Amino acid sequence: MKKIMVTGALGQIGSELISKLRKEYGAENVLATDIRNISSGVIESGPFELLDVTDGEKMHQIAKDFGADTMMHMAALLSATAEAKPLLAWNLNMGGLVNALEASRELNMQFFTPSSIGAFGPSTPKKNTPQDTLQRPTTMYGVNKVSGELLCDYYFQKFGIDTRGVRFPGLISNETLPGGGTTDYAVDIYYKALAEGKYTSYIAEGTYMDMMYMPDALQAIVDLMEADASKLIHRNAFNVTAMSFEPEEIAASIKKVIPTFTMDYDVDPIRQAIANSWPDSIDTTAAKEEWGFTYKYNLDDMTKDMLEKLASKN
Ligand code: AKB
Repeated sequence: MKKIMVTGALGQIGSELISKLRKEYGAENVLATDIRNISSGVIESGPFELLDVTDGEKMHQIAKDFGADTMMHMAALLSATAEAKPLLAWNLNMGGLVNALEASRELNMQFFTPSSIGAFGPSTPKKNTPQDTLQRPTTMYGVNKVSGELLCDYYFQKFGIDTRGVRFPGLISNETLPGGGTTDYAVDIYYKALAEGKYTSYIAEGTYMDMMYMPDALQAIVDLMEADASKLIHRNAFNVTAMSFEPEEIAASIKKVIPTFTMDYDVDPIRQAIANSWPDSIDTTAAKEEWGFTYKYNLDDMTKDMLEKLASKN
């Protein structure tokens, strides 16, 4: 049975990842760590340690004491926050990553960390963006993500560490709210649709971005980590996505369930500029061929499930 340590366990992906991993591998085999210890299902349902990922020694010690054989490094600042605080983003995103890779090298752990569609930039082909292509991002987040992809490849090639990763699109979930991302509008819209019947989008009409429902994203992590290593040609940062839409399309999907829903626009120039530099849609052939990537939810399935789940919580 795996012994998995997760950083950033109270974040948007981390908190749902912990409950999935605890179901799959047993609660006692999944150690959650985070810089905060706010009361939540994550802390109450299994082992938890406070950890600032920029403290490499403590990270190593916690992993060693737990007997971890797998590291899932999720702690990071998202794109809009990273743009507002670039130096903090560099220190946290790159410092945390190199510490997690070092702990994995020293303790011979299998390693996962997510990259993002943010690793692409304005010179990247915008439609059906290939797995291997130009990556010259213009955001601090993107610079961190490309550097991270390269660093993970380096740890595999140089030290033989079993590093694996995906490029996630915007992730939509009904459990933990994202914070500081560019794609967050596609989560906020569901909350506002239920609470107020209307939404003001900070992303402009006609702006396409890739998205995925959280259950599919979590399954992708488990499937990639369980995949036969001999079949992996790419390892770090497989393109994965389930849908690509613009604000009008998600609004139309919500209208099918809440016919009175309305949307208008108040575009945020900073997040819009980030969105404009990202692909419209990415190609997932490598992930499908090398480890059988698949997904269940399209836009309408996700909308139905999101609205049902959110409504049942109120
Ligand atoms: C963000 O918007 O920053 C993230 C991402 C696509 O990496 N959701």
